[in-house]
Amino acid sequence: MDDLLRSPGLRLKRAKQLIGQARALIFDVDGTLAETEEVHRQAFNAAFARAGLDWCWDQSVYKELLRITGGKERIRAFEGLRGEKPLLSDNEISALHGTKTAIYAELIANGGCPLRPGIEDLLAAARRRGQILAIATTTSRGNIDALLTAELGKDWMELFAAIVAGDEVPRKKPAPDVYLEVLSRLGLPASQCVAIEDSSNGLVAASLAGIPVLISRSAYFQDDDFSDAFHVTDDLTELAVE
Ligand code: XBP
Ligand code: MG
Repeated sequence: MDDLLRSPGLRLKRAKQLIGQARALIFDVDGTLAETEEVHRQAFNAAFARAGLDWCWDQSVYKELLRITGGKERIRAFEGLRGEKPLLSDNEISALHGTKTAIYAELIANGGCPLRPGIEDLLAAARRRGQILAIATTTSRGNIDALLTAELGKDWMELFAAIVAGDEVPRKKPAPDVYLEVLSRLGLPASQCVAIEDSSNGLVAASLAGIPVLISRSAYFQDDDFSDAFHVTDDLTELAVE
């Protein structure tokens, strides 16, 4: 039986059934809806420069720092990596992160960051099936709005029955808080939902909330451990279900 379940064809079929039969699809944002982390990285570096800091995160440093969820927490972690005593107070980090968030919104508004292949079709097909859509993310509400206004239009919020951002719950991913809050607002059991994620932190968060997880691997998390996922893909278009 196990061999059968390991067959790629059957796993894909079961993943399509999961998507088609779920009461609600709960989407992560960064890396899942769009490959936004490069824009975040550019915004962090521009904010450091504007603050007169000689910090500049290249892709390999950022890949390490992405193990820490939350921009403010990531800045603090970077200070720790440098092995020096903390340079910035919590208030200074919040102010620096606020600058970064404003720059991120500008970059997204000007250059945009396209939704990943298959996302718009997944959203449209779910709507046609009468399924509920929700968002569970570590990033801030302003960042969600910047991205989805640019990619889905000013009325994007009408598509989602629940939107929970990182700073709205006590603990960020891999803690399950954002997913538990979404389930609470939807009034649905975890087993009737599916989470679409891109990282191991997101997989752990949704799994701890009891939600089956489909992974759409993103650029920065290609080598994360996704063994507990219901299904792993690099291209969500294979999960299009009519
Ligand atoms: C990914 C994150 C966020 C972003 C940066 O969130 O961990 O911290 O990297 O956004 P998601 P902020 O759960 O959507 O994958 O600077 O606003 O934290
Ligand atoms: Mg993500």
